[in-house]
Amino acid sequence: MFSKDNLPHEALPIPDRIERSDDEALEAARDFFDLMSKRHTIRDFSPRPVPRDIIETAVATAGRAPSGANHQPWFFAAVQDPALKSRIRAEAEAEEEKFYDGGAGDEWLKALEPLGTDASKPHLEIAPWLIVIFAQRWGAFDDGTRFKNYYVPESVGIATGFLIAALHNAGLSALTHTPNPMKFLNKALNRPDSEKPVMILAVGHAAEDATVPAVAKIKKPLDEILKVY
Ligand code: IYR
Repeated sequence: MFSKDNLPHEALPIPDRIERSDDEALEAARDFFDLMSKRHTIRDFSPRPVPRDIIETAVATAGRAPSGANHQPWFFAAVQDPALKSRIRAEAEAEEEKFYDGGAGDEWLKALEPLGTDASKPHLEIAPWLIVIFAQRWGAFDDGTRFKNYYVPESVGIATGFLIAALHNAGLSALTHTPNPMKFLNKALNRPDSEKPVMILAVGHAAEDATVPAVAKIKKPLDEILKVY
């Protein structure tokens, strides 16, 4: 995408500025708060299919995130193939069994108790889509030479936030899943060593009987997360 000769600085007027009065801005901020307050991490998915264009549009939205030096050090692998989802489930569960069997350590397992998670991950097959997010530790110019990426975890984290918000806005649920280690995903999805798998997002509609753990509804109040100076 980048070639060495398309990099000089050129300043453009903001192409699509959003103009809002303070009142309109407050209303928009509150509407978005209400929308995002309805986002829940769920573990029980419906097998109801989700059209590919919704996934593509949500990933395109993630690709609008800011990033270090605008290098956009992310890659999204969207998996709907049932055989590939089964393989990912099997390999993820093999890692999770070690984790829940004590590999995580007592403190971590205790912290997870209120969430009710365990090594069984049927959603990796039931959810119609798995989006595997990769961080690109380095990039390559069109001529194949490498360049360094900057603030990679931060950039990929921001893009993932955009993605989760975009999926939620489309009425879909997403579950972040982080088997450890995740190197098996490079092989399963044929991604280069320069890419580090960051997480799997299971994506789809929540099942009719999906639940959320009660503790997940306890959110820190604003005065615990914000101080105005
Ligand atoms: N990766 C495991 C464990 C897990 C860890 C955290 I931190 C969570 O918030 C939830 C789960 C799993 O997916 O079950």
